[in-house]
Amino acid sequence: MSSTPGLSTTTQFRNLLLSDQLEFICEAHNGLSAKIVQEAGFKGIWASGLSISAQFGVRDNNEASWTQVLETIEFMSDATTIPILLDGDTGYGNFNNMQRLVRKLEQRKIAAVCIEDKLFPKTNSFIKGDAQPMADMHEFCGKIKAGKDAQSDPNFSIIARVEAFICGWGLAEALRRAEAYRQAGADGILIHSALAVPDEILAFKQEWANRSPVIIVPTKYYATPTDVFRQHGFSIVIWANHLLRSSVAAMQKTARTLKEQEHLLSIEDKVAPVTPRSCRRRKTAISRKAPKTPAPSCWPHPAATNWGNSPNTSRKPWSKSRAPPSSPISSTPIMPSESKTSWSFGAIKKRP
Ligand code: SPV
Ligand code: MG
Repeated sequence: MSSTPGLSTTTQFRNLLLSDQLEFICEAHNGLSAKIVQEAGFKGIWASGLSISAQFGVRDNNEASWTQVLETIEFMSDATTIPILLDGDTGYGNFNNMQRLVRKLEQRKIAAVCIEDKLFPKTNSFIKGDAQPMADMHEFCGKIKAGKDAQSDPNFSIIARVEAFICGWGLAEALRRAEAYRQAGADGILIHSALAVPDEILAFKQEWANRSPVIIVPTKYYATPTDVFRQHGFSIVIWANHLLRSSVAAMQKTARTLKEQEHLLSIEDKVAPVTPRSCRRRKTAISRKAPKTPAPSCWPHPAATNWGNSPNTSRKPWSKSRAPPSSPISSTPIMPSESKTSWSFGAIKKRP
């Protein structure tokens, strides 16, 4: 686990922001993916608007309401101890909405929020960026100030995301806005670019120097070596949507295979086990050494990704080492032998 015991998530995030080395945070979009990010060793989570929208099956266009986002990140917060930076889109309204948002985020132990200088309902930055209007700069400064006034924890952070490059404006406008947002109280700047090369963000960082921490999202300029970001002194890199995208690819493949083959044989070894591996080992060891000792309940597993059933404490332990250790759902052995080749479809009865 990468979280620092005893430090609030707001302090952990502030430490990342101000750290003198390049830090990385990774996208999550629900409690499970948040847990996966933490288990991988990341020190922080990006609660991506794009990914949260996509897992609801809606566009990244404020079609999911802000309270639905709030509910989602509450699950993420409950499932983890590392800080969460919420992609707060445009702040879901005006300065009043921003104040309410900050209060609700603090109540849910969210460490920070990032708001972007475009209009509600927001449009994803990779869709016709130069057709997207920007927010009035002064109004956006008011939103930042209102947010800073509303926070009760001094370490809660507000990141101002500058969309000047996305919307077809140049470096001068990006710098003008970033400076205004810094003076309004933003704790850091996220400079976004949709180019396939890092030219815009590097030019920005060179001019900006170290006025305040700068965060980047290299989704489009992904081929840039990470050392380039390090050498230019960026604060945090966000891997913004890659867990969602990898899960989409995996789910599509599994669904197609199941549809085609109508059995689980070529799937089982390629998906996460129903019982966490550490639990399976413990259960197997216990059943071999002391068959009469009930297997401990590994549900909920303290650290791992418990996406399966809740514990059934009355369930009997596996009575034979040969019994299927990977299925906590039923104690009735349905695999006749270890060999998959002797698997008999005829022996399996459908549930009534
Ligand atoms: C998100 O992850 O929702 C973002 C980053 O805002 S991006 O989609 O790259 O604009
Ligand atoms: Mg977003």
